[in-house]
Amino acid sequence: MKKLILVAIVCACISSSALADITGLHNTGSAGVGNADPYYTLTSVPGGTSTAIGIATHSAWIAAPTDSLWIGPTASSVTDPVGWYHYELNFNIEDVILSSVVLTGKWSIDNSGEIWLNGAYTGFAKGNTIADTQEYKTLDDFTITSGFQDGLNTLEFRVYNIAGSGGNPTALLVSDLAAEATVVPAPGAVLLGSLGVSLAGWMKRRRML
Ligand SMILES: [Ca+2]
Repeated sequence: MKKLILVAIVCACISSSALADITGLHNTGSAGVGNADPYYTLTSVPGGTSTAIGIATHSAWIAAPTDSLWIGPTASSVTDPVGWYHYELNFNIEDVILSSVVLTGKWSIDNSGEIWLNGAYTGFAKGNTIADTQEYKTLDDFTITSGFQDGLNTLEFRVYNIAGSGGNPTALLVSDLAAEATVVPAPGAVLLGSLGVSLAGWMKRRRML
């Protein structure tokens, strides 16, 4: 009977760390072609202001995976100004062990760019600002394991549009965005864990295990 109680306590502690509470992760283009992206905000463009909208895949770009779509400041058939375009996605982290967070996804860009998290460069980049290395033809994986904070987090994609002739758009594609983490044990689970350890020690002393 006492062994059964111990097993029940251990099970309760294990179940408390099963799922993370990370919300607000979305792929680009969830509102469809021609519609403003409800989650990705264009916070900086070469001139004036702009909105990130879902756009049809340009003939030179890689196809967008299921549940994602290219987004950009204009339709894919026009020429956008040369320069940097910053796209921000806000998401939330609550009650997880920050060092355990693993954020993964895939990205493609026209023409080059970098990924930043909470104002810090993550080390993930595609291409450069000098030559067109056709980064829009490949979908690359990224995995971020540090730089997270409790509460609001900002994932930023800085995309550079290189100078070109007619029909030189800029755009961003993010797909398969997901995260895993270990939940911080609730106070009740910590108490149960302590009780479990104490009980196990007591039972050992009593030579009952
Ligand atoms: Ca371009």
